[in-house]
Amino acid sequence: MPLTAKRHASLSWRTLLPWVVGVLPVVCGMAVMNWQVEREMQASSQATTRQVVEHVERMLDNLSKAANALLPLAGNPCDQAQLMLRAQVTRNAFVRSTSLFRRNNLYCSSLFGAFEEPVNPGDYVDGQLWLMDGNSVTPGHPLLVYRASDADRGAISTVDGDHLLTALRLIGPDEVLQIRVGNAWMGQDGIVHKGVPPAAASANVLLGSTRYPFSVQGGYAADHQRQLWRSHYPALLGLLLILGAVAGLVCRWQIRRAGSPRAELQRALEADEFLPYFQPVVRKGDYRWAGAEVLMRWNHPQEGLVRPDLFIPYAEHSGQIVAMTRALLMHTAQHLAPYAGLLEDGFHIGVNITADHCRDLSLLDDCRTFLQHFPPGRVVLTLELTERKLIEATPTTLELFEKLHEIGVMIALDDFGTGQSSLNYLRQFKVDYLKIDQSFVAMIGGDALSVHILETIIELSAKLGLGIVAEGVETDTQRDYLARHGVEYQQGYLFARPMPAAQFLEALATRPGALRLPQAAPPEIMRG
Ligand code: G
Ligand code: G
Ligand code: MN
Repeated sequence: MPLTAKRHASLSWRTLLPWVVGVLPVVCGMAVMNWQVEREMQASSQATTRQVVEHVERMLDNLSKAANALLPLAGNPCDQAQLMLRAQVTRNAFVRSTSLFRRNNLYCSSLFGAFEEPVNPGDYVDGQLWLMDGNSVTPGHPLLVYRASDADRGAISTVDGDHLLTALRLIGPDEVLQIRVGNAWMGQDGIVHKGVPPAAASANVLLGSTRYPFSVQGGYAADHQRQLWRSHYPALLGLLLILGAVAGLVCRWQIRRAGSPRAELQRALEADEFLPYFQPVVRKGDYRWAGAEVLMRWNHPQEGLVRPDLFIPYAEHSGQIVAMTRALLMHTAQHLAPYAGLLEDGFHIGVNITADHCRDLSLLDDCRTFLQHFPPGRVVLTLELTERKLIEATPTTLELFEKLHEIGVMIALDDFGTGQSSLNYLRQFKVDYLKIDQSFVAMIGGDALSVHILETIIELSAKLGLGIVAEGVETDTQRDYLARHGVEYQQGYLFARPMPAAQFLEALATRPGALRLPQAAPPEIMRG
C-alpha cells in the first residue's frame, strides 16, 4: 500500500534486527560450546595429571621400599651388603640400582660393589628426592633418586628416567606434562631442565604429591582447542548456522508483515484514525438537505487526510472493511445523535458497504445499534452497495437483506450504470434506490446518445418504482436538467463537498434550508 506510515528513522533497525537475531544464536552457541570445550579440557587435564602423580608415587613406593629395606645395612661393609643390594633390585619393579652411603660417601652399589663417590644431601629435595640428568653409569640419561637416611648413613635407590618418560607419554599423549622435583623438571622430551617449566597454553594444572616431594604440571598446547573444535563441533556449528539463518529470516518476515497494509490498517483501526465525512444529498425543488452520504476518511498521522479509494481496496481485500465500517457507523451515530433535533424526520444516512458485509448477519446488529441512537423515524439508514462488484445472492445474503428491510434499513445501488446488474438483481435484493453514477451526470449537455442512456435509466427506475439519486452534480445545468426529468435527489459539489462532522452539523444548524450551502475552502485535503 502506498500509505504505510513512513519510518525513515526506524529503517536502520528494521534491516539490522534480523541480522542481530540471526547472529545471536550462533554467537551464543559458540560461546557455550567454547565454555564446554574449556571445561572438558580442564577436567581431562586434571584427571591426567592426577594419574601421572599416582603412577610416579607407585614407582617411588617401590624405591622407598627397597631403600628402607637396605637402611639397616648402611654402614656395614660392602661385601656383606652387596648381595642384599642386588636382591632389592630384583625384587622391586622400577628399581634400577641401589647403593649405601656413609658420611656423604657412597661406598657400595648394586652394580659395582665397593665403590667411592661423594654424596651431597643438598641435591635432594627434603633430603629425599633428586631428579638428576645422568650419572657416571649413564651420563645424560635422566634418573630419579630416592634417599633414605638415618643420621649420617643411608640407602639410595634409583628409577630410570625412561619409566617416567613412558608414564608422561602414555598417560597423556595429547597433553603437555612435566614432572617437577625441586627446581628440576622433565617434560615429554625426556631432558632434565633447571628452573620453572613454562605453563601450558590452556587448562594448566599443577598437582603436588602428598607423599613425596614432587609435583606434576599438565595442560594443553595452544592448538589443541582448535583441534578439538574441528573434530567435535562441525555438525553442531552447522546446526547453529541453520538456526541463525532461520531465526533471522523469521524475524525479517515478521518485520515485513508488521509493515504490511493489513497491519497498518489494523493499527489505524485501533488508533481510531478512520473518520466519517458527510456529503449532503438534496431534495429536488427546495434543495434542502434530505440526507447525507457518509464517506470514510483516514486521518493518517504522517500522510494527513487520505481518500478512501487509496485504502478501501486493501481493506476489502483483507476483510478489515467490516470492522472499519462498524467503527464508522459508531462514530457517525456518536456525532449525529446529540444533534438529532437538527435533522428532519426520515433524514437519510447513506453508508457504503461491500460484499464482505454480506457473509453473515453481523451487519444487522451494527445497523440496529446505529438506529438505537436516534428517536424512531428520525433517520433512515441506507446501505449503498456498489454495482461494480456484485454481491452474490446466497441464502445468507437474502436473509440479511430481508431482515434489514424489516428494521427499516434501505438499500441503494451505488454507481448504477457502471456495472452489469440485471433487473433480476434489483428485484432479488429489493433495492430501494438507484444512485446514478457521476459519469452519466457528466454527460448532460453532451451528445444525444449519452443523454439517451441517462434518460433510459431514469425511466427504468420510475417504472420499477425505485427512488433515484444523481451523483456528481456540479453545474446548475445538470441540476436543472435532472430536476426536469424527475430525479428526486441530487448529490454533488454544486451543493456541498464531503465535510467533517463539525462542519456538517454547523451548516445544518445555521442554514438548514439553504439552496446552496456556503462553499468555504474545500474541507478535504486530498492526498497526492
Ligand atoms: O468521497 P469519495 O472520494 O470519498 O469516495 C471514494 C470511494 O470510496 C467511493 O466510491 C465510495 O463509495 C468509497 N467509500 C467511501 N467511504 C466508504 C466506506 O465507508 N466504505 C466503503 N466500502 N467504501 C467507501
Ligand atoms: O460511494 P460513491 O462512489 O458514490 O462516492 C461518491 C464519490 O464521488 C466520492 O468520492 C465523492 O467525494 C465524489 N463526489 C461527490 N460529489 C462529486 C462531484 O460533484 N463531483 C465529483 N467529481 N465527485 C464527487
Ligand atoms: Mn456511495
